[in-house]
Amino acid sequence: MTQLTDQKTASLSAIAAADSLDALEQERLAALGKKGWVSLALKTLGQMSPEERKDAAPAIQAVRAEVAGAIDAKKAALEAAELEAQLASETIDLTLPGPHTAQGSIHPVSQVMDELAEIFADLGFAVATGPEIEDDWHNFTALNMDESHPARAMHDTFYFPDAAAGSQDGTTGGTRMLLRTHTSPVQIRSMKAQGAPIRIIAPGRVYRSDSDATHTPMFHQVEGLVVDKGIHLGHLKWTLETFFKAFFEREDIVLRLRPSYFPFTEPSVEVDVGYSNEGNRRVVGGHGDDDGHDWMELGGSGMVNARVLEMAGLDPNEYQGFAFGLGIDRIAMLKYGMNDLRAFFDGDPRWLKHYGFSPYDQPTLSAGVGSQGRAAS
Ligand code: FA5
Repeated sequence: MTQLTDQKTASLSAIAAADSLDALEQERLAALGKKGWVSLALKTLGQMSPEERKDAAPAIQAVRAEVAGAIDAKKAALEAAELEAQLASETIDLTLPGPHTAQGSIHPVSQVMDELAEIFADLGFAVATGPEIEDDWHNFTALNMDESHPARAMHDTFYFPDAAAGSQDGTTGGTRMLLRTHTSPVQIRSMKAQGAPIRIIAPGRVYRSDSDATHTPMFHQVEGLVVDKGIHLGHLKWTLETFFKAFFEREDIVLRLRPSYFPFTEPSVEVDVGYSNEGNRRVVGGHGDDDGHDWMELGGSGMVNARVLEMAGLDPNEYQGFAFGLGIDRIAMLKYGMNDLRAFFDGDPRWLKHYGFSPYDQPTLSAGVGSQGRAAS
């Protein structure tokens, strides 16, 4: 028994001193393994008389339980310490400088869309959206272009192949689907959903089968729509002038409103802005007819045609409205000096590095919506 007590004392201190799970396992085998001293002590029970066994068995079992308990407790402590050490070695020092990686940039179209939204929000306009896969009724018919209208031909439309014949209002029957050719269908969707009065802009992608230096098959427009009582052409002119002055950040913006024709506006006006060529860069400002100056067409506009108001569920005797649709890519070209629209969508990293913006260049009216944030080239 004395020997057992000595072995237990030695084993408990070795367990307490074990500094790794491997060392602890060695101690477990030495005590509780097949040939361990506890197992050997248990085997001696067989040679004892029943009397001797009565005292010795509980004593050996108690030693066994004490040693096993000490091993379990030490194992838990060593595992916890190992986890702590692992967690400590895996921490990241956030104060270290970041690794040098290639940086992305904000595309000028996205930046200009943010600039537009910021300026128009200040004028009380909400941002509306509509689907790019549109039905014939919203894209054409509701905008006063029925199936035989010649203006449809001007849009070079991408139709979906499984076109069901005829155009419906989207509520019943088959509907011919297409990629929207302009953002004007959002006028219809917004008026139907919200009624009047209404004041929205709708920026987004539009599609036409068209390609040269100032036309691409996918481009961006921003639609504007104001419907209320007593709206007239003066409101349209003021809104466009105020917008362009804020957008180009100069007061000498000269707009030319040319009589034009859109089936969904009456009267209709096309909006040109004067610019001059400085080197190979176009700079906005001044009269387009002066020496060295020219005009660039930026969009169409006009008073919302009474038939369109009716088709969108409004009473034209009560409400009037104006609408405009501007080419976002064109106004981006003019503001940031790109010459070829096709390069906007090539995905060339050199172009993006030169014309892209930092994500930190958030356009705000207070800090400026202008070009000071232009990424370094
Ligand atoms: C329209 O799309 C009318 N929905 C605009 C409108 C809205 C008029 C509301 C009246 C009321 P238009 O087809 O002219 O109009 O296009 C408007 C502008 O989009 C053009 O002035 C031009 O800046 C731009 N644009 C047109 N086609 C392309 C193209 N293929 N690539 C780039 N920009 C284009």
